[in-house]
Amino acid sequence: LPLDERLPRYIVDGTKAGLTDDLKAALERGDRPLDIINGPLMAGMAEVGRLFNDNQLIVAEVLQSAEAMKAAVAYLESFMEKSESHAKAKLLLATVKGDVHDIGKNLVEIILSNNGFEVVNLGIKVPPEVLIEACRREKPDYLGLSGLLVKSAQQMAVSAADLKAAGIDIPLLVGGAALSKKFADTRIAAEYGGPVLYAKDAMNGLDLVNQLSD
Ligand code: B1M
Repeated sequence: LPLDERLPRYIVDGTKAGLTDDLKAALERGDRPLDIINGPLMAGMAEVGRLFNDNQLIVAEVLQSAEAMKAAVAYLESFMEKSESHAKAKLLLATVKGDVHDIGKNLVEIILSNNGFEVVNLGIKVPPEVLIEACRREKPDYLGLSGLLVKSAQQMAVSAADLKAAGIDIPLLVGGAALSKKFADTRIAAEYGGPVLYAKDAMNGLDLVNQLSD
């Protein structure tokens, strides 16, 4: 198979054998790290999602795909451009309660920290009370919530209400596959005491916080 077809196959097959050699080859021909992630690797993940939905993959196989994706992102991260500037602002980041998906969240962490933001990553399945406690402790400028399940979008609205009740109104950045701008602008914003920003992907998230920090 040609390189462009091999790259998504690593993700679909959930295999790491040969992955870094092929990522290296893609970098050497001039592909940019983030374009490799957003292009062939995300295409592979979309196919994994389709096959899983179609009952052609089981959870254990999807987990292997996630491992391959994480290995690819970890390798590519070292080739990403990093800004030398000191911390522009601090962002607290978490996947919401009930949700274990963290590849997108971790991509947000990489992209923001490479671009001069200090990121505190609270991990997955983070309940509102932990968000509130961490906001009080870390005093971040922004709070970022990720979630991929339909129920995670609902959970974001619940978390937003709890944050508001705790008096937290820093800009809230939200993203994830099951979320829409409309849901963020209406349902989540209705529950929150501060601005709610919907990011369609990690780069868009960076643009949004950059605009606020300038
Ligand atoms: Co799950 N899963 N999964 N899964 N999984 C999805 C999300 C699903 C759409 C697959 C499908 O059915 N087609 C489906 C959700 C259905 C729904 O509710 N709509 C699903 C399901 C059902 C489940 C389980 C319930 C399966 C089960 O157990 N029966 C279970 C849920 C467990 C739980 O959370 N409680 C489950 C489990 C898993 C694994 C553990 C096996 C694994 C996750 C491993 C891990 O993350 N460590 C997994 C995976 C890998 C997927 C798919 C295939 C890929 C997700 C991914 O990593 N994409 C996914 C299908 C799909 O999305 N195609 C699927 C790559 C990643 C870079 O993209 O996270 O979307 P993403 O991030 C994007 C944007 O969304 C955005 O930026 C990123 C791009 O730059 N973004 C943000 C995300 N967060 C952001 C935050 C921001 C800004 C932008 O600011 C704060």
